Order: sequence, then structure tokens, then C-alpha cells
Amino acid sequence: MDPILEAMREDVLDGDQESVEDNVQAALAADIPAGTILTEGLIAAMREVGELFEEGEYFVPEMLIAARAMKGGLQLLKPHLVAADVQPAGRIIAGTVQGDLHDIGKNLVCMMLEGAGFEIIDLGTDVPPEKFVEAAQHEQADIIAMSALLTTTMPNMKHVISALETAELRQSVKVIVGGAPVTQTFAESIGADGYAPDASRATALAQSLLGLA
Ligand code: B1M
Repeated sequence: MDPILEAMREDVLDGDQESVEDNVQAALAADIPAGTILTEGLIAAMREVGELFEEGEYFVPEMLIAARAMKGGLQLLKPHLVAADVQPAGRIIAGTVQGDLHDIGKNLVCMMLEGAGFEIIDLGTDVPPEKFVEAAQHEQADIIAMSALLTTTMPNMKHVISALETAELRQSVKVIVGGAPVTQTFAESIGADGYAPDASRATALAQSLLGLA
């Protein structure tokens, strides 16, 4: 691997945002294509962060810091990716469901998905079903990703799925769900396409639903 990309990978694993940004600049100056910097530098490093998290080597704080460092590099890279017409892996609408203000886990999921090359439209917290539907209509998303942290707001995930069915959009968009009280059984009971227990596996799930993994 190119030594600049190798250094970038280590920077992401260390969560050193400043150094990630320096190495993105250095890679661009060395004429490494933006798409290569993205896939072989930033995305490869975030995949490794996800694996370390699943193995219990990294915990939420390390993952957040790594994701922030990656995001810094991605911001610098974005104009070059647009210029090179590098297509995102897919478009995902994300949000915490109505009545629920918890967003730390949802933000982490968004960061990991972004790190895997997805374009994220983050609707924030306390998102009513009609806002998910409106976004699905206008953004032509591949996936809707919903988070819930309260047992009282989990049923609102089902309301979003019902609203998508009513709007005749359910066939054109995959729905994934997660959050501390959410389970595989619950996900199946509301007709979601998938459930993931953490941000790393949410990324793998999104990739597999779109046939990318
Ligand atoms: Co709240 N809260 N909270 N809270 N809060 C919990 C969830 C609670 C379990 C605490 C407790 O009582 N032990 C409890 C819920 C109980 C229940 O429903 N059975 C609770 C309660 C009751 C409340 C209030 C009602 C308290 C009150 O006001 N009386 C209130 C509700 C406000 C509202 O939402 N309407 C409330 C408020 C808050 C704060 C605002 C103070 C704050 C939120 C700040 C914020 O998010 N900006 C807060 C916090 C911080 C928590 C705890 C302590 C931590 C949540 C968190 O961020 N975890 C939480 C206790 C706990 O979970 N142990 C608690 C870290 C985060 C990285 O994990 O969000 O689980 P998590 O995300 C994980 C996975 O779940 C998964 O990936 C993430 C990373 O691996 N994941 C997905 C998440 N979304 C996913 C989506 C996917 C896939 C995976 O696909 C789309």
C-alpha cells in the first residue's frame, strides 16, 4: 500500500484528525485519485475500526474519535470526489423516531455508514413518520435507517413502515432498525428488512441489503 495511505489508516485508527487531514492533502498532492484515497485509505481504516469494535478491542469512545477523524478527511476529499464523479455506495435516510431525543448511537451509525461510502441524509431526532416518507419520496433513498432508545418510542418504527406502505414506497426502500431496546424479533415483527445491534454491524447490514458485501 502507498505509504501515505498506510499513514492515513493508522491516523484513523488512532483518531488523529489533524494528521488524517494532513495525509489526505499529501495524497491529493501526490496525485493519488480521490476514489483510491476514499476506499483504500479512509473506508479501509473505518472497516478495521468496526472489526476492532466487534472483537471488543475498541469501545464506543474510540469508535467515535476514529469516526470524527475520518470525517475530517472526508470533508477535504468531498469536492475532489464530486469532481471525479465517484458515486456513493448508496443513499441512506437516517433518524431517531418520533418522541425520542437520543442521538448518540444514531450519530455513530451515520458516521460508520458515511465511513463506508454511503451518502447520509440525517433527519435528526424526534422524526415523525411523514418526514421519513417525504424524505424517501424526494431523496430516492436506498435505505431508511431508524433508531429508538425508548421502549415507548419503538412502536413508532412500525408507524413509519405503515406510512411507507400507504405512500406505496415500501417496495422501493429497505428499512433497517436499531437502538438499545430493539431486537431481531422486534424488527421481524414490524416488517423491517434488517436489524443491527451496533454501528459496525449496521454498516455490514446496509452493504449486504444493497448487494455490496
Ligand atoms: Co435517556 N434513557 N432518557 N437520555 N438515556 C435511556 C435510553 C435509558 C435506558 C436509561 C435508563 O433508565 N437506564 C431509559 C430508557 C428506558 C426505557 O425506555 N425502557 C432512558 C430514559 C427513561 C430517558 C428519559 C425518559 C428520562 C426522563 O426524562 N425521565 C428521557 C427521554 C427523552 C426523550 O428521548 N424524549 C431521556 C433523556 C436522555 C438525555 C437527553 C439526558 C440523554 C440523551 C442525549 C443524546 O442522545 N443526545 C440520555 C442518555 C445519554 C441515555 C443513556 C444513558 C445512554 C444512551 C446512549 O447514548 N448510549 C441511556 C442508557 C443506556 O443506554 N445505557 C438512556 C450510547 C450509544 C452509543 O448507544 O444509543 O444504544 P446506543 O446506540 C448503539 C446501538 O444501540 C446501535 O448502535 C449504537 C452504537 O453501537 N444503534 C443502532 C443505535 N441506533 C441504531 C440504528 C441502527 C442500528 C444500530 O440501524 C438503523
